[in-house]
Amino acid sequence: MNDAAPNAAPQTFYLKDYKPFGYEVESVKLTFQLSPNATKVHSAIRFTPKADAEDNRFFLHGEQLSLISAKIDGTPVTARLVDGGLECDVPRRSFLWEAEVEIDPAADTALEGLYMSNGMYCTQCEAEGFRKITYYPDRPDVMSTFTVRIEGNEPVMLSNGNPTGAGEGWAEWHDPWPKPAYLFALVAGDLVNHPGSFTTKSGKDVELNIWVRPGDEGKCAFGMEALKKSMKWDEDVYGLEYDLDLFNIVAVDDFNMGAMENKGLNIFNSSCVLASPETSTDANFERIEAIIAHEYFHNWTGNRITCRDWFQLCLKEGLTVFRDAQFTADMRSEPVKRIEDVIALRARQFPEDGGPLAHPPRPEEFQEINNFYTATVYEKGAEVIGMLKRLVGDDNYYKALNLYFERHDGQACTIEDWLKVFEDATGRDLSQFKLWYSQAGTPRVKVSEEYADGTYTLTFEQSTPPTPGQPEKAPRVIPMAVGLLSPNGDEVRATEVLELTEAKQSFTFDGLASKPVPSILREFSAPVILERETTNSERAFLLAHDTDPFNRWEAGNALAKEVRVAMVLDGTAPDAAYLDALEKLVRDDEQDPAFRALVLSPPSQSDIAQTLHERGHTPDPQKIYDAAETFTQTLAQQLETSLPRLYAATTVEGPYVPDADGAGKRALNSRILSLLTRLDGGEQAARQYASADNMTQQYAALAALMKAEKGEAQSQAFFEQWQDDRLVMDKWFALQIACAAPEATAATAKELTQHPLFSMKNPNRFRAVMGALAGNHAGFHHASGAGYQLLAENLIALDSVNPQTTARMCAAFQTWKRYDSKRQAQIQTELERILATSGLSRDTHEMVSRMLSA
Ligand code: 0A1
Ligand code: ZN
Repeated sequence: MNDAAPNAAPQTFYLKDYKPFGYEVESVKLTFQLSPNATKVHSAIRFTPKADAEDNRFFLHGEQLSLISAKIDGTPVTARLVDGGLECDVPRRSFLWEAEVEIDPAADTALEGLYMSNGMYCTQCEAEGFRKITYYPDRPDVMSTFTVRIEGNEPVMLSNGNPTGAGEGWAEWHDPWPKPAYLFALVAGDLVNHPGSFTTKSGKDVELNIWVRPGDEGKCAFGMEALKKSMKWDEDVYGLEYDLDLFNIVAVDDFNMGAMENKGLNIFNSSCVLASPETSTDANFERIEAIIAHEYFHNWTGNRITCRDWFQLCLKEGLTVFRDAQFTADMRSEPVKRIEDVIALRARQFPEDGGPLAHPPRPEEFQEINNFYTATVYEKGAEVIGMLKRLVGDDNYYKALNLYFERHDGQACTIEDWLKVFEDATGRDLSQFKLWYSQAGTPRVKVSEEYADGTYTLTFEQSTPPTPGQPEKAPRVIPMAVGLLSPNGDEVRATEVLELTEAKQSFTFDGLASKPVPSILREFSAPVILERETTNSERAFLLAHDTDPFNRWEAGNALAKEVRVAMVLDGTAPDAAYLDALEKLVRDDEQDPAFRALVLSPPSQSDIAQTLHERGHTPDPQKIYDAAETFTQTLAQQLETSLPRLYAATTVEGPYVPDADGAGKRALNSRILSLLTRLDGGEQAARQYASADNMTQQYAALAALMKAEKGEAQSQAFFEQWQDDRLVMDKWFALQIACAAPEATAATAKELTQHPLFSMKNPNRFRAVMGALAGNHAGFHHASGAGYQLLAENLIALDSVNPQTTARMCAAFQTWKRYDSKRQAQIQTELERILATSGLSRDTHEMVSRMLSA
C-alpha cells in the first residue's frame, strides 16, 4: 500500500509540464484470478524504449496494490516502491515486464479500479483507476492492445474486444484496437443478457448484448433500440461504423457516474440503461437514449481518437456531448432539446463559471482529475463546438470532422490538433476562437440599438468577469445569431450570424421601413449572458411572434424571470399581462404541447437567485420561495375555469409509448395537474394516481399530491409497491425532500438518512437524498443553517467511503458567496469543518479548498 498521505500538501499537475512516456507499450496481457478479497492480477507487458525519449525514467503508476513479484524477461527484479507507483532499472532494449499483484475488490467502496457491486465484479478505470488494478503507465497517451484471461467461477466473465476462448472457470478476450488503460474493463458475475444485432453499412454483423442482473431482463428493450438507433445515426450523419464483432453493455447498481465508454464493453449505472414504462418516466427514457448514444459515440470520439492527457478531456467529452445532442435533436424535437440543454447549462454550468470553481473547458492545472468531469468540460465544451460549427457552416464542419478522423485515427490528441483540422479544412485562423478553451467565465454581452432613416444599428459590448487565476480577459469570437421582426410580427430579416470579435462592435441593417424588433442570440448561438434593456411588452411580442422557437421560449422565460424578480424585490403581485399571455398560450391547441409545457414551467428558484445575483442583489431564498408559491397559486386561479378541460384535453389515452410526442403531451398534462391540485384538494391527482399504468403519470400524480401535502397515503402505497426496485425507490427518497417546505426540508432529509434503505455505499441512493436536499433551494438555504449542516455531516461521513462522489457533491456549496453574510458564515463554518476532517481525501480537499480560497 502506498497511498499518499491525505491532508499533506497535495501535488498539482500542470498542462505545461507534459512530457511523453519514454517507452512504447507493444502489448499487454493480463490474467485475473478472481476472489472477492484477494484477486491476483498477473501482467505481462512488452516495453520498448523510445529512441528519442527526453526522459527514460521507468515509472509505473500503482495504488492500493500488494506487489507479489516482478520480473524482467523472466528474471526476478527488485522494484522500488515510490509515491504513487514503482520505479525499476530496466534494459535499454525491448523487454517483457511481468508483475503479480494482489488487490481487494470487495473492500473498494470508492468504486474505482476493480470493485464489487451486489456480488458482481466490475471495473471503472477512467480517469486513473487502472493503477488500482496493476502497475502500469496509467496515462491516456500510452496506447496498447490488450489480451485478458479471467479465471473464476462466475457464470459470465467479460472484457474488452472479442472473445477468443472460454472453458470451465476461465474466459479469454482480445481487443485488437490499441487503447489507453482508462478504457480497460472487466465484468464477472451472475448476469443475463438481452441480445440484439446490427449490420453495419459495410455489411458486418455485430452481436449486441445488454447484460443485467436476473430479474432486470424486462428493462432492456428500450436501451437495445436506442443502441441500434445510435449505430445507424453515426453511420448516416458522421459516416462512422462500429469496429468489433461484439458490443456489450452491462448495468451495475453501484457506479459513481452515468456510464463509461470502455472499448466494446460499456458499463452503465443501472439508472442510465434500465427502462420500463412501469418504472421509468418520460424524462428517464429520454436520458437513457441520450446516454446510450453518448457512450456509443465515444467509440470514435474518445476511443479511436483519444486524449493526449487529462487536460484535454473536453476534446472527447465536449465533442461527444455535442454529438449526442445532435442525435437527440434528430430523434426527438430540435427546439425542445435546445431549450432543455440551455436550461441545464444555466442551472449547472453558469454557476460553476461564475463561482470559485470556475475553470476553462481545458483547465491548465489540477490536483485530482476526477474533479474536472464538470459541466464546463462537458456542456460548455459542447457549446464551444456548436459555435465552431455555426462559424464555419455545416459543410465545413463535416469536412473538418472527416479530416479529424482521417488524420488522427489511433492517436492521442490535443485541442491544438482539433483546431488545426478546422483551420486546414476551412483556411480560417482560429487563434482568437481558441480563447474559448483557455478562458473561464461566462461572457456578458450588452446590447444597445439605434434606428434612423431606415438604418438599424445593433451595438454589442462584451466583457467577462474575473475568475480564479484569470483577472483579465481578452475579447472572444462570439457568434450572435440575429433576426429582425417588423412591428406587425413579420420577419424582415432572416437569421444571420454576426461575428463579434471586438470588445465593442456595431452591425447595421439598411432599408428597413420602421424600427424592427430584434431577436438576438437565436438558438442560443453562444453561451453568454445577454444584457439588454427591453420591455415586458416587447418580450410578450417575441413570445407571440418570433420565428425562432428557442427565442420564443426565451422571451417567455425572460418575462417570467422579470415578473418573479419584481415580486421578490418589490413584493408586487404577479404581472397580469404576463398571466394573460400564459393563459393564451396554454389554451392554444395549435401550439406544440411540449413547448407549452416548457413555457408553463417557471424558472427554478435557483435560477431566480442566480438572476438576482447577476444584477447585484443578494438573493433571499425564502422570499424567492414565497414568490414562486404566490405565482403558481395565482396562475392556478387565473386558469381555474379552463384547467379541468385542459387536463382532459391533454390526457394521453391508450398504451404508453415513450416517444417525444407522447412525452410532450404528458409533460403539459402533468403541469396542468399540478396547478389543478392546488385548487381541487387533490381529487384529480388521486384519481390519476389510482389509475396510472405508467411511472410518468404515477409519479406526476404523486408529486402533485405531495407538493400540496395531500399525498401521505399515496406515498405509503408507492413505497409498498416499489420497495424492491432500487431505481424507483431513489425517486421516492428524492421526491419527499423535493416537496418538503423550506423549514421541513433538512429534517425530512435527515429522517431519510435513518431509513433502513438509505446507504452510503450506493451513490444513487446517497445522491437521491443529499442531491435532493441541495436541490431544494429554499430548504437547503433555510436560515437555520440545518441544510448546510446536514449536507456537511453526510459528506464527511461519505468521504472515507467514496471520495469521488463526496467531492462532486461538495459543489452544492459553490454558490455560497451569493448569499447574505449570515449564510456565508454558516457555510464557511461547514466548509472549514469538512476541510479539517482528518484523513480527508485528495478529491474533497481540492474542492473545498478551491471554494474557500476564492
Ligand atoms: N467518460 C464517461 C464519464 C465517466 C468519467 C469518470 C468515471 O469514473 C470516474 C465514469 C464515467 C462519460 O463521459 O460518459
Ligand atoms: Zn463522455
